[in-house]
Amino acid sequence: MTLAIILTIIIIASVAFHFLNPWTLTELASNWASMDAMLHISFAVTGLVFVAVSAFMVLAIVRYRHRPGHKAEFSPDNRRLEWWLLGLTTLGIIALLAPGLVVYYDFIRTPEDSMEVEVVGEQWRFSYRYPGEDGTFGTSDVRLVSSDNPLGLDPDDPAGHDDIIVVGGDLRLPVDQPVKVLMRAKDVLHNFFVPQFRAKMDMVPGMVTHFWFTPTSTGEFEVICAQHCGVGHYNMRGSVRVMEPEAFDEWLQAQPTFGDMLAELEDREEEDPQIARGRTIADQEGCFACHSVDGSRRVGPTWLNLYGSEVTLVDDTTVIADEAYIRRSITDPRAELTQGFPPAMPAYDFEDDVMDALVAYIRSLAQDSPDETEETAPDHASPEPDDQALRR
Ligand SMILES: [Cu+2]
Repeated sequence: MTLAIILTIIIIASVAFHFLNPWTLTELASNWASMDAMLHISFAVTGLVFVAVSAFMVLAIVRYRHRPGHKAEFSPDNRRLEWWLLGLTTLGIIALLAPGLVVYYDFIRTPEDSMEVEVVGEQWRFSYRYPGEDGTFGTSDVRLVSSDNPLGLDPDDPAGHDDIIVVGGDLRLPVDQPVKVLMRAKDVLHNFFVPQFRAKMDMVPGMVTHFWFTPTSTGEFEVICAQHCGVGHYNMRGSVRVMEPEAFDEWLQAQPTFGDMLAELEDREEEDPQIARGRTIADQEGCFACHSVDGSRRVGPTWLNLYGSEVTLVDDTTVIADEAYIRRSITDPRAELTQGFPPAMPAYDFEDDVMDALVAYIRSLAQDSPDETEETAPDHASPEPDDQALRR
């Protein structure tokens, strides 16, 4: 009997909790009200089944409890009851699944007048691409991905030259304009999710997935990666800004195109080969997954203006990020952890010339790098290389 009472309380409390709890869905900011309808249908179906099954248990406990003179009866088959159960279960499953098929069909069938935007996921940030004036994306290939060409666009494809690339910044979209979102991933599974749009989809290396939506209110919304993708997953966020169409057009006009980026690269050809080598090494070693060079925050501190700056460590002491400090941070990153960053960096054991190139590159990213300190020639004697040789 006690059990029957406890079960009854659980049924009433669960239903009451569903209707009285203070947590609600985020405000809808897209055309996908049908996603919410599906959620409510699922709640209704699973809720009804939960109440029915629990109530049946209460009934069975009360009605068939042990009483003197009452004998149990063995009844292995009941055809009629089985047909009923089969029929009701089938209806319940159909009610759960069918609306999803209908809405999903809509979700991936893009309207004719949609604009296209590409979202690229990587450990651990989102980047975006707009097709530019010609309305066509240039071809891309993972083999072309580098720090200078973060989305791997083909420089020989003229359709790509007017493409606009936004690396690690905000996705901007005009309000009330259907958008087809094309998604790809550079390394592992990610998932592009904006709760207010009720739109999310996996980003899978080697394929392009897509969905569409129409943003219906202006404002800023958070993008989150909804697929566990490594140690920096928690920090893989971004934002979407939905703007008035005029403001959006104005912003888009002002963005540099892939062609502009290529031109800038040519200008850089004449730079110090040591710095160029450092950049290539940093790219190959995957440093940019955690360290930005544009000042944006990632898993690790940005390299922009790091050299020569004062760094606050976890124990509240400060240290100047000079050459010795940068070398120590690479060979023994946990010894002097920067405040506000997780101990996520593995120790690296580079050859001296690799280290020199990296230091030269990081130094070149500091605009007011103290030029009076010694030049970074590969075989310039600082005590550090010997130290590392000993550690090896
Ligand atoms: Cu991710």
